[in-house]
Amino acid sequence: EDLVSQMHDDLYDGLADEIVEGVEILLSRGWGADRVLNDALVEGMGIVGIDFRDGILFVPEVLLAAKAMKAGMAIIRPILAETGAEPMGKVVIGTVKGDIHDIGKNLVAMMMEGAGFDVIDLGINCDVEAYLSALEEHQPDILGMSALLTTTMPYMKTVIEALNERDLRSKYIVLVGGAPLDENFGKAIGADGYCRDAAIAAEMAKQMVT
Ligand code: B1M
Repeated sequence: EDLVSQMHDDLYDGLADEIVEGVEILLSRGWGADRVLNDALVEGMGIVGIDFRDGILFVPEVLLAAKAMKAGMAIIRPILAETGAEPMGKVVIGTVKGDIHDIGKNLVAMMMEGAGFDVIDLGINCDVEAYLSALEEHQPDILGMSALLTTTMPYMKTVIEALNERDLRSKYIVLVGGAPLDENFGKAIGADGYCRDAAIAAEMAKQMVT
């Protein structure tokens, strides 16, 4: 418990080495990878998010925090991925054009890997062309899109419209997520599902392919 709040502070201060060490200690204490991820990292990033919103932290600090979070996630990822044997299906995922937020998307990719999916991560700032060519190349079951800005979330609709225009929409399950979205937005743009968090995304993906 003490270590977890220490890690929240370390994340806040952008101390990657300390985060790596903290993750390793919690794992050695027998904590599950998902619990380390949620209690130490995701919760800590939530605190960073609140102070960023309130103007207490600025972009450079938040970038350092994000870097520290990623260093911790790098240890957790292979452990979460170990569980699956037979692939459940294939997922292509990326953050939409104009948007460089990738922490949430990376978490979703990790959780989906953990649920047994093959995940092709297109990274950030994906335009229609990037999505379409990845769909063509990898023929996934699911397309996942992430957006963290109110200004970039409408781009998800642009991608779905591009799929419609090419008669490709019905080939893929489209799942969307990101902090500014909600259920209604997902419905309004014609997605198959809105995922509030990474655990729900993995659960929904499993349900929809089986
Ligand atoms: Co950004 N930023 N940021 N930022 N940033 C937000 C999103 C903001 C809400 C902060 C605030 O003002 N309160 C605000 C958006 C306001 C709005 O649009 N209404 C904001 C802003 C304004 C900006 C800039 C414009 C700031 C500036 O330059 N003036 C700029 C934009 C750059 C750009 O994209 N073009 C910017 C930049 C940055 C950093 C680079 C500093 C950094 C990003 C680093 C990185 O990602 N590599 C950053 C960060 C870290 C944040 C906050 C603090 C944290 C985001 C995060 O990682 N959360 C964020 C504040 C906040 O959200 N509280 C903020 C943790 C993550 C685990 O949660 O991403 O929600 P989240 O993902 C969840 C779910 O949403 C869901 O599952 C995830 C895990 O449970 N989910 C999916 C997400 N994607 C999914 C996809 C799916 C399914 C589920 O597909 C199937």
